[in-house]
Amino acid sequence: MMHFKIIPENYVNKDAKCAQIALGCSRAAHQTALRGSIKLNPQIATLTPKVRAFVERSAALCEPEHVHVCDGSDAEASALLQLMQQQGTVKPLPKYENCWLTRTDPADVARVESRTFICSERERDVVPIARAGQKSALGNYITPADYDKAVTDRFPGCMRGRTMYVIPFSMGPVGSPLSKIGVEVTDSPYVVYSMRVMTRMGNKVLEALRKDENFVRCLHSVGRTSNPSTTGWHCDPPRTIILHRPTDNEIISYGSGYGGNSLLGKKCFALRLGSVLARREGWLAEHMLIVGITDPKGRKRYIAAAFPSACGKTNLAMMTPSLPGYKVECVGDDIAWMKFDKNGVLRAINPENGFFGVAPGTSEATNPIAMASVFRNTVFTNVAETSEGGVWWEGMGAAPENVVDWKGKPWNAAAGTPAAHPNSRFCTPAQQCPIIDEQWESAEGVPISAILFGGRRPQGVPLVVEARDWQHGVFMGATMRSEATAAAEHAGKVIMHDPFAMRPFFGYNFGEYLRHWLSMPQEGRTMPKIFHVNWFRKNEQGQFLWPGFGENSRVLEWVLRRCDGEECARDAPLGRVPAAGALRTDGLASLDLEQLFSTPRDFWMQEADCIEKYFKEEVGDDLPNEMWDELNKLRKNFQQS
Ligand code: OXD
Ligand code: MN
Repeated sequence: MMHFKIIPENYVNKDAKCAQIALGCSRAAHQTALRGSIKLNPQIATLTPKVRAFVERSAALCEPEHVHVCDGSDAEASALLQLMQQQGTVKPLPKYENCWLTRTDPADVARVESRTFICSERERDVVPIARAGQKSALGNYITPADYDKAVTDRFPGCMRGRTMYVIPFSMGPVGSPLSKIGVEVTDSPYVVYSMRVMTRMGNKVLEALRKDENFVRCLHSVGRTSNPSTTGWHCDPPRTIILHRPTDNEIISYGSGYGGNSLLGKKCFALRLGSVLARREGWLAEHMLIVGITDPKGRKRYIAAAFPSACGKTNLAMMTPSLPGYKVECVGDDIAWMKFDKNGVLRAINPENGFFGVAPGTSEATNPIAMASVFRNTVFTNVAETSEGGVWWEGMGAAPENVVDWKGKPWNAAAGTPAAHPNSRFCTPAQQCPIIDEQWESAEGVPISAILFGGRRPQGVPLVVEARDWQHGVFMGATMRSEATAAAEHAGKVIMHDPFAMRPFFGYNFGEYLRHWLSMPQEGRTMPKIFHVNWFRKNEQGQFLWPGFGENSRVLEWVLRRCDGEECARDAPLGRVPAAGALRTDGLASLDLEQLFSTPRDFWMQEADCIEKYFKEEVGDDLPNEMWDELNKLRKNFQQS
C-alpha cells in the first residue's frame, strides 16, 4: 500500500470518530464506518466548520486510510504525479513539457447519461409531466429513498486503504460575484490533478470559504472493482451512478473516474446544479462557449454559443478567422454563466479554468490554436502514443510508425479500429491558450451581444438564421437537434433532439427551464440577438456545403452587423437570413449558396411534425404556450411560402 508522501502517516484525528453521517447512510453503515482510525492531515483543523463536518462525515462513510486537504500548490501537483506514476495511472510524455498520458479502463470512457440522476421530492421538479413515471430523455429522476439507497449500497468503506482528497474549488474566478464554490472529496489522484487544471482550487478557495461558508458538496469515489484493470485505473462500471440533489446542493458520484462523471465541477455542478441555482437566483447556466470578436475597426463584441458535444465548440472558441482584420479571442469553450448586470447588460463568465477538449479531429488545419495550447502541462486521456513519447489521434495528420493505441496495444491501422478513443481528451490550462481573452477572468464577466444555437444537421437546415425576437430564439434553442456524439454512450449517427445543447445537463423540468428563458426580457435590459447556425450541411454526394472552421468568421461578421442594426437581412420562413450579397463569400470557390440556404418545404413540414411529437411526448402540459405559438408560426410560414 502506497502512502501519499505529503501526509504525515502518524497524524490521527480522533474527532473523526465522532463524525455523523448525513449522506443518506444507514445507522448500520455508520457503525461500520467508525471502525478504525483515519489519518487526517493537519490542514483539516483550518477548515471552516461546515467543510470540516462534510469532510468528517464523508471520511466516516468511506473509511479512507488518509484524508488530505489539497492546497493547490505545485509541490502537491508533483507529489500527485509521482504517486500516479507509481500506481501506473499516468506515464510521462517526454516529447513535451510536463505532459502525461492516462489510459482508462476500456469500460470507463465517456459520460454515462443512463446512470445520471436528479433527486427531488417531486418527480415533476425534474421531469416534465408528459414523462411522469417513464424514462425521459430530458432528465432522469430518482426518488429520495432510492438516492439514499444508492449511496448506502455503494459508499460505506469504498475508500478503504486509499487516500481521500479534499478539493476546495471555485467555479469562476475566486471572489467574482458570479462565481460559486464547491468541495469535492475523491479517492482519485487523477481527479485531483485534473480538477487543478479545470477549476481554481486549493488554499485561495479555503480562504474565500472563510468569508462565505456556502458550498456545493461533491462526493466522488472510483469505487471498488472486483476486476482491477491493467492500467491502474480503478472504476466500477456495473455500479456507476451519478446523483444530484439540488435542494441540498449535493452531488454524489460513484464508479467512474472519467471526465464529466468525476470532475464534478463541470457538468454536474456548473450545468446541472448550476441551472437550478440560476433559475432560483435569476441568471443562466448554459452549455455555451464564449468568444470575443474584434472587427477591423477595432470594435470588440462577445458572443456565446450552444452546440451539443462534439460539434466543434472548442474549434469555434479558438477560431482563426479567415476574414482579414478580424480577431477572435477565447473566454471559454464549454460553459457560460450569464447574468444581467444593473445596467441591463447580459454578462458572462466561463466558470472553468481549463479545456477538457475532445482530441480526435484537432489538427494544425482545424484548430492550430488548440495545437499551440495543448503540448505543455496537459493530461491526455485515451489518445494513442508514439514511439518518441508523443501523442497521436485520428485527424491529427499522417499516422507515425509504431503507434500504441489507447488500450496500450500496438496499433494496426489495417485492422480498422481507432488508435485514439473517439472521446479521448486533452486537459489543458486555459491560461496557456495563445488567444485567451484578456477579460477571461474578469469578475463582472464579458458583455454578450449575441447567442448562437447550432447542431450537426446534414440536411435541410440553413447556414444561419436570425430569430425574429427573443421568444422565437427560445424556440430555436428548444428545437435544436444534432447528430449523436461520442462524448456519451450513444451509438450511431442518429439525429437527436438536444434542446439548448442541454439535454443531458438540465437540473430541473425542461418546461420550467423554457419559462425561465422566456422571463429574461425585462424593462431596462438589452437582449442579445439569437441565431441558429449549421456548419455541417451536406450535398447529395455527402460533401459539406460550407468549408467551416476559420470561414465561420464570415457568419460571425454577418451576425455582428445584425447586432449593429445593419439592414443586411431578409425575412424567410425560418427567420431572417442574409440578404442577397450580404454574407461575405469573397475568395470562397464553388460555394452553392442556394443549397446552403434552401429550406425545402417537405423537410420543414416533417421537422415541424417531429417537433410537435417531441413537445407532446417529452414535455406535454409543461410546455409554455409560447412554444406552441412558435410552432404554429413555423408551419404557417411554410404553408404560405
Ligand atoms: C463535454 C461534453 O465533455 O459536452 O464537454 O460532453
Ligand atoms: Mn460540453
